[in-house]
Amino acid sequence: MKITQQHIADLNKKEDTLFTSELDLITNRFAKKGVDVNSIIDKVAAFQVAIPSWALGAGGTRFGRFSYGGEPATLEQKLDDIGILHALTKSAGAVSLHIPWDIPQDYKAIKEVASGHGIIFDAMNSNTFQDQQGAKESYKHGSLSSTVAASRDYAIQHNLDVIKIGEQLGSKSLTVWLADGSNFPGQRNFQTVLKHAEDSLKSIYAGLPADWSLFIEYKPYEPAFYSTVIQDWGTSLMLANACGDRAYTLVDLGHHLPNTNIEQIVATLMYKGKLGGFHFNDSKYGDDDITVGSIKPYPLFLIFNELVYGMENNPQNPDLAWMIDASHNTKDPLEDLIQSLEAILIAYTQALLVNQDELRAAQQDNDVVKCQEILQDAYRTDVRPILKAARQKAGGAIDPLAAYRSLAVRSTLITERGSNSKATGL
Ligand code: LRH
Ligand code: MN
Ligand code: MN
Repeated sequence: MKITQQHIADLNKKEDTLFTSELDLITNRFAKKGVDVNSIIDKVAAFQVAIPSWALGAGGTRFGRFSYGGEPATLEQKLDDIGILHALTKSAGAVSLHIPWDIPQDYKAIKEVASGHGIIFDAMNSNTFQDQQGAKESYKHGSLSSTVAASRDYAIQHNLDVIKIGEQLGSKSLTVWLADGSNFPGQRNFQTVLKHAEDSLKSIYAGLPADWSLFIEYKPYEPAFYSTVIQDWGTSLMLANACGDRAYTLVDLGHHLPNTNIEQIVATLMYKGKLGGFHFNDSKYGDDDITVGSIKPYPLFLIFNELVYGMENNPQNPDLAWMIDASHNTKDPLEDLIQSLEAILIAYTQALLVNQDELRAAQQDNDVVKCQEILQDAYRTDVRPILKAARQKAGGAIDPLAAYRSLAVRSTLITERGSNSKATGL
């Protein structure tokens, strides 16, 4: 199934033109506040989020996994699915691969499929949390921090192999997330495992090509339930600093204990030039990996407010690697990803509507009420007309979800691939 420009043009013609008058209202209202909506439209149209190769099938829980039907069975088919998302939204122009779930067989063919869809290869993800078939060493007792030296070496080598794969695809970064930790007090010496993790990460960093970055992802618990070696942003930042200039912290929205002030973490890391990547999802309880913006849209906006401030004021921080890290047990994965992309762009757009100068002045005056009013005025604006205009300008569908449904994408995929095909991944 390939979505053509003609499909998009035909569907956009049928879209109601109401959004242009709604857009005019927003443009005029914010012009009075010194905010230029036309430049926001361009920023929104340019914003690209990587789709993880493991999010294209219906994920499972440890209790079961049910195919959604028409799931991509090969990496080529996964890229085709991202091609569908990108054709509709024009904001999914990148893929993030998990190795070994998605080892390319034929590099030339894979690169051709990707470039045919306008997709680039963003951060590579290593996997040292599962033993693969035929593995020579086990990660049962940890990987980069294992008490077993052979397991540490094996995990280091895996990361170096992932870099080699990424180099052939044009990727420029490696994301490392460790499941390493312990389940019971006394099981591990905290300092020993931290030193092992640090030494192993330094070995990986030493093998990083000069134009690559290393992203270190943290998470407080799961699968380890007593202690996790890289549990928080402070540990990640410390390890990144130990590695060097091109090592950064990666924030995954689901990797925080309840009520953590994630926007402040983002601000702190950008101030130090050490925020490298971002995994979007949402959560009610833990690392739930559910649709972005489905539970906590206001905190997402507050996080974007800091991201926008950092992007405008922190030249010491690199451009961020944006990725959706979600899983879908009951929804069509592609519909879910369209919803996540929409939620990300809504929060980004709302943050762009904040007049930062006005906010700075109100903060300086300690006008607490005005500060809150400025943020909430932006947050309470329905910015969907701006998103529609951005997509129309970029050549995407004005309403991607409606387009996806009227083109009957899922039933076509089921016809092409079968109703029981299963994608690799979680
Ligand atoms: C860990 C994580 C990490 C993994 C992905 C599958 O919870 O967020 O990013 O690579 O999930
Ligand atoms: Mn993640
Ligand atoms: Mn996670």
